[in-house]
Amino acid sequence: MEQYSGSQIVVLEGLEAVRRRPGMYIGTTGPRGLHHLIWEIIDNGIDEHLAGFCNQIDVTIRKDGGIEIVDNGRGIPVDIHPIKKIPTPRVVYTTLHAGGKFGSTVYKVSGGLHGVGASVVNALSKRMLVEIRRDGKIYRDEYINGGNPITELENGLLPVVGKCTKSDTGTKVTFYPDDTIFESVEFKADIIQKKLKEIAYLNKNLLLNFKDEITGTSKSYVEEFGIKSFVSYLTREMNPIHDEPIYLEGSSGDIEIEIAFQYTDNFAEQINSYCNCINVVDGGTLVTGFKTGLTRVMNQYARELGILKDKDENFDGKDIRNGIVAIVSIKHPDPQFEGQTKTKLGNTDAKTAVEDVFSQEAQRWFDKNVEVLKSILDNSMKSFNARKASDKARTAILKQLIDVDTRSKLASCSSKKPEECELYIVEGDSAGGTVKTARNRRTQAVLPLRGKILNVEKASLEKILVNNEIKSMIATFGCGIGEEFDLSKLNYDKIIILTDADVDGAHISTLLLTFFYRFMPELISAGKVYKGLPPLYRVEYETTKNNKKTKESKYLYNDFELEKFRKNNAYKILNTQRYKGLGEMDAHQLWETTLDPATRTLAKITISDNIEADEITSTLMSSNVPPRRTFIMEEARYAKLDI
Ligand code: 0RA
Repeated sequence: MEQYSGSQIVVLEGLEAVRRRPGMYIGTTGPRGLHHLIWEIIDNGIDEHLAGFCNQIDVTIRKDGGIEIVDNGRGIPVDIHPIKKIPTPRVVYTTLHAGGKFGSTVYKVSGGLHGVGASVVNALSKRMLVEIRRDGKIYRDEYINGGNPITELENGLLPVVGKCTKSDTGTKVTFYPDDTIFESVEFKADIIQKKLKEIAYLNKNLLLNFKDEITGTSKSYVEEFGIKSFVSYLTREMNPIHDEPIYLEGSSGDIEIEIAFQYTDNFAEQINSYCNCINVVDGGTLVTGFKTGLTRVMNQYARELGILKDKDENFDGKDIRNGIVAIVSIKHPDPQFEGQTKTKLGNTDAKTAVEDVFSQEAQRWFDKNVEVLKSILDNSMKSFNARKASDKARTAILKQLIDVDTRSKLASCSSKKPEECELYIVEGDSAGGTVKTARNRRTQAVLPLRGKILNVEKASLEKILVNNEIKSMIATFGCGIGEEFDLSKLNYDKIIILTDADVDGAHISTLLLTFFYRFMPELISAGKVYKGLPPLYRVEYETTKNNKKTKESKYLYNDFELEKFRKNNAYKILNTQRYKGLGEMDAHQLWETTLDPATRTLAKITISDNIEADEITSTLMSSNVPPRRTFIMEEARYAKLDI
């Protein structure tokens, strides 16, 4: 074994910090963090693709539990690093480099566009192998227990373990995540496939091959038309008002920009943005640039075509985006992600770049496609007129809201401190009645809803704002909607949806979530929305304690738990009660299982992925019946259990 120099000890201390606080680097040590490791390694291959040297990345789940990522890029330079005096690949995989930047510009390795770098993957692996093909030679390096190199160098260089043709270049990384760090080290094929599909859309003509050696499945992803196909995919269940998505691209300085969009007859707008292949969930400057450019260009055309007269006011940006489905994807050399969750792009040059490229390219495109332009402006006009009508309705509603508050069936709580108050939104008057009796009156308020609420995905704003259930929710929450939404005015710390555990209940909670997602998305991203999970069964059973037979009872939350309980010989089941609805529980049972903060189970609703959430909401809430069923069945994907 070689001797460590002083600088290498520092290196290992860096990786040790990653092992001590993995959450700081990869967010979680759950499945999300585990898969983040793969994205980090893939990112290096994508960098090579962006530089024009790589058109294929293979990802394989190995039988031995490891994962292998191969790119056909140039291969990492294998010479001795001028500063660190060890082979460059070893620097790449053992040095923590903050912010994705990396010392010398000659070996500028972005360190992964997700930002933490390949060394973090090494730090969190019990074993990692690197194989580089370059100049007709195959080089190899190996690390164990969080990044300790075990390969002996030859004249200071990595050993050559084989030969290949000169044109055969690339990098292969195989790693085995450390099972003492991660909750589970099992890679999930569906998570990887979904990511690869997204990467394919965002990097046209990059071939991604996936293989799962455990199940024997393999799949390939490649998109010749990139984000244009992505938009077609997103609108596949909607009714577009023009045939194909519009695709625009261009660059401004070092920033590359691609935009694809299509208009549909939906009322909602859906703009998804990516910077360096990372879904920028909260948008930021790149989205602002797109919106500003779109509003300016379309208003200009509306005047040129006489659709807006001199005396008319401009279309509002909202009118122009009515029904749009768009992807804005940029490649930025130095992205700055802001906000608590680092999900908003902050670079001001991105705004100008997107706005400029969009304005120029959109005009070039619309000049040649006037019919499409006219149908989009016609759509804006409809929205403009509807908005005028609903502005009136909105003013009227705001006046009424105070009345509604007293007329609605809200049973308020006595505390006026939002941080300790909870609002239960309950399906139906009868269940609402029991919850009202069972609750803690000081901190728990109850809002019963009558029947199904409006599907906001398919209704005009005007209709939405006069709907009674929606009005009473807006009034009860206290924080407004849309652009006037103000989280700091929310009257409750938690909003808990409580429905029966049947198909109707699932549909109602879906409709509620759709309303929140479209009109108060911050409510969800701030983690204020929960779903109550009442038990499905109560079993009474006999068991033996201290050699004495005793009768006890227990709540079970799903069929799986019941099955497990039945198989357990320690219990003799005397009676199994299945709760068909909340109404079947008495006040005491309801308190214990669903209301008491000490014993209840709540699922926090999170938006893990905007595309998926948008897709579920719009494709599955549309008038198409079969997909809506899918939504009901798969709704659990919305929820992440947070007990
Ligand atoms: C810097 C320079 C060169 C290649 C790479 C980085 C590189 C890094 C990784 C990481 C995973 N796969 C990679 N592929 C390439 C090439 C410099 C040159 O050949 O002139």
